[in-house]
Amino acid sequence: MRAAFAALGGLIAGFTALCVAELVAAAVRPEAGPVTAVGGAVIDRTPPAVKDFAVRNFGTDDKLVLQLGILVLLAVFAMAVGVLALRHRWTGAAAVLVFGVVGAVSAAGRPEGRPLDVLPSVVGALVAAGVLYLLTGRLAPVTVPPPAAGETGGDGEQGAFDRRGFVVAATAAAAASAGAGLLGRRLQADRLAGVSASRGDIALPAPGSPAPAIPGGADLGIRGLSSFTTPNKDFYRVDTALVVPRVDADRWRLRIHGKGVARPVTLTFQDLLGRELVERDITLTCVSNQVGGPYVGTARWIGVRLADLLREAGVKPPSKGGPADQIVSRSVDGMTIGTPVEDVMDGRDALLAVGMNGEPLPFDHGFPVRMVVPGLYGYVSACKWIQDIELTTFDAYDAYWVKRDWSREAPIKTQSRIDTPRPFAAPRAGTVPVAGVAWAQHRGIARVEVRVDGGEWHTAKLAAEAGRDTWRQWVWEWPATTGHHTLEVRATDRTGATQTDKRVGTVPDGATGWHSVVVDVT
Ligand SMILES: Nc1nc2c(c(=O)[nH]1)N[C@H]1C(S)=C(S)[C@@H](COP(=O)(O)O)O[C@H]1N2
Ligand SMILES: [Mo]
Repeated sequence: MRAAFAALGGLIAGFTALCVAELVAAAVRPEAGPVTAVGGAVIDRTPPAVKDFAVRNFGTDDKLVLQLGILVLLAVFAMAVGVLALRHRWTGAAAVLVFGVVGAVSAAGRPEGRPLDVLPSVVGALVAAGVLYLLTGRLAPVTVPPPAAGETGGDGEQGAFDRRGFVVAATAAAAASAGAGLLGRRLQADRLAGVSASRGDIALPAPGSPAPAIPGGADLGIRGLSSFTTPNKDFYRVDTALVVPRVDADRWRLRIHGKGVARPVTLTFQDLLGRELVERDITLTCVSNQVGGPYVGTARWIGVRLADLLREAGVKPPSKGGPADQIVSRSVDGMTIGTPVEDVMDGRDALLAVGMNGEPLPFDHGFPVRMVVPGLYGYVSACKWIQDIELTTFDAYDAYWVKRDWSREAPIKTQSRIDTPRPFAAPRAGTVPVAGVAWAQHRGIARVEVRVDGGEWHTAKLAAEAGRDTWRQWVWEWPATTGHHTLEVRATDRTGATQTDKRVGTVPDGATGWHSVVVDVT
């Protein structure tokens, strides 16, 4: 019985630690909260195969699953520590401090960690240790009657303790903790509301170089087929941020410096808006996208040409004798992304984007400024919440994912996906439109073919081409007969190269193989 109460005491102490930490994090910064910090540290250390598994199985919920996992583990340990404290009151309290150290080390050890980030974990653990010490004090055996003179201890009534005292103290601790936690959350929310309001106040100027009109026939308008432009709310999100950074655009700065930068600069958001804005439709793709997967989308980006900024800073690409071959972009949350200087300066529309589909960047997608480079997977090009651009060499520096076994360079591989019919759909026999998207950014899609049950390839009808940097819809009218059938698709890019059927996984530089869908025609 006492053990159960002790476990409850441990649980309450754990709750206290998290709530107090939440309150302190409101003063320091939300990312420094222990669960976020430990989660971030776990992400930093996750091997590519596991990260890939998590992204594949939990999708965008991978982070939620991670945080729930941490909370469950924490609860189990907290109960164990509570039971330990029953025997050894001081050791139990000390064990709580050990957890504080884990949180503190995780927070300070994040790529963008600062010394103050240890505070939420440390203060939370100190208060929690005190709470545990007090609560276990209430569980001390009460011996009735008190030992007579000369006796040492006396049995008393086994297991009896001040139950009422414990319940009162535990309830008070839990309530006070909840109050602190709620206040912390409230303060954090207020801060976010301020930044959200500042985003709402931004009016993006009209582009000096508008996007070429999307041809009418670029969207085939077929049921079940992804729309040509992906709405922001449906746009995939892939990043390591457990707390989405909320950067105040007025305080945002971007520094451009490093090897071969004759004139380093620091830019403000207004500096960017004051330049010629370029608007382009560009399809973004994640290297973690499986064949047939969802981590690809097309948006109308608006921003400034990164190559112009680099040229003004005196940067030359390697082909013109420049000493730097790698651009390392750093985000406010410590992500580092390495991009070939040559690609950014070869004339393609590499942008420092400030807008997405007619509005300032959503916070999830990098507000206030991110990079977008047509033709390169996101992890080597699309730095969100960017704050620093350093010119260096690939020999001198490995960016975040490169340190974790992904390739230094990663141009997007030609891919095609069947959107409709869905896997295991049961269409009626007759003409069934088989339709989807194909992409080979910066090379363009020249042909898409479909085959049924390994038979001959049929050329699909391609939607009008919006540009080489976007995906292209396609459709093939299938004279479907009853039975079980396997549909397969392959694309050919404008260099004449046909998508390989060789199945490889996403690590280290993107999946290959043909997407197939099995259907049951009735
Ligand atoms: N700061 C930061 N930028 C980032 C990432 C990240 O984890 N942190 N992930 C990159 C990856 S892997 C991809 S695929 C794209 C995804 O951009 P999106 O979330 O806007 O679709 O962002 C890139 N930029
Ligand atoms: Mo990615």
